[in-house]
Amino acid sequence: MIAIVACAAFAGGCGDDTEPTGSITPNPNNTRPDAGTGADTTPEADGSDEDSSEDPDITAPDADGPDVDVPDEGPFCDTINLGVLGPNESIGTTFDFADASNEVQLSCAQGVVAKEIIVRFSVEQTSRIKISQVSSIQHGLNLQIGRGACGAPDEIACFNGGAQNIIAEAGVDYFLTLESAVGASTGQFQLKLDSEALECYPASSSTCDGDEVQRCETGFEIATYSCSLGCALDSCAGDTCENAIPMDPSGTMRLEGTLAGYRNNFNMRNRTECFDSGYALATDGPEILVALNGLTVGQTVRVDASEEIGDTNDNAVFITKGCASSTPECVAGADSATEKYEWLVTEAGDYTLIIDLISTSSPDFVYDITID
Ligand SMILES: [Ca+2]
Ligand SMILES: [Ca+2]
Ligand SMILES: [Ca+2]
Ligand SMILES: [Ca+2]
Repeated sequence: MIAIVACAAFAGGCGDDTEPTGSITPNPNNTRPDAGTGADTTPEADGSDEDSSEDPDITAPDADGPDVDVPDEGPFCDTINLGVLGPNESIGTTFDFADASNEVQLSCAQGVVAKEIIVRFSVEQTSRIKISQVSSIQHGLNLQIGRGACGAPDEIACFNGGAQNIIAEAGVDYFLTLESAVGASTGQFQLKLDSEALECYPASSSTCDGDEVQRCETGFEIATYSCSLGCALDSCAGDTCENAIPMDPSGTMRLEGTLAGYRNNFNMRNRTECFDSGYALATDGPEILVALNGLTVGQTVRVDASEEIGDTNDNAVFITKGCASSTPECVAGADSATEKYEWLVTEAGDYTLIIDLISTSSPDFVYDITID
């Protein structure tokens, strides 16, 4: 209810701006997915893909909860240790199922009763590990991968054959459990591990280097972007809630520069309550956040993101309560054809101004913000 009332104000109806507010054209065909989620962790079950280099890397799930002490015993503790792989190192070892026993049931091979070979390894540097098997066994091997304490490793993937890539973090033990796909495991196979050290990890992590931000891209390579408004707290100023650009509760501020260092952390797609038009458009361009603290009733916040001041991109502008989540409560929001926005404060408090992007034709931005 609050959003609807305030959004009406944002449409320009209560301001002194005589410029007409353009109509908003909804795009019903917009099916773009959310950006920036990186490689997914769904393993390819089909082992026929010989060139696995384009498969998504398997990364560890987020750790949840404190570590629980587990005794160092069980089939994963009493196993073959391949040692520590250096960066860009390859090792190949031959194993024989004649030496194996059946103590583990693979999660991706329920019902298969088969002896397994378990090996463990770790890495000197966080690396992409290509796991391949050269088997003399006609029917191939299943592979389950775990990490953590040998007494109770966390399963991160299970595959029915084929070469696989995983990301192995330095300082963590990894366990590979291999067994025949059809039981009655006999014969020898060769297991080969190739490590490729990553430039950075995890993807999307970043750090400041002066007024530049160095970001770990989805390919685990470092990209450097200049931050037009400075860099702080590991990101360009205004890129995250934590380093939203503070603005005096009265006055004028111009924000100007290049969008390259900014990320798309907010997408108002499907957030009809965030648009005065009621038509929610995807805002999957990068946004700049401004902290509007200590606003009082009767003040007006104006945002100019128009071509008149040199901004050629199509913006949408939102006022939210709070910021920490990716779906903060909107109190106002619009995609105005004039690229000029205003909002009358009807409840004193701290707000976040999100200057977002519907579409981007220029790498640069110019925004003027006025509060009076
Ligand atoms: Ca088994
Ligand atoms: Ca966005
Ligand atoms: Ca604009
Ligand atoms: Ca617009």
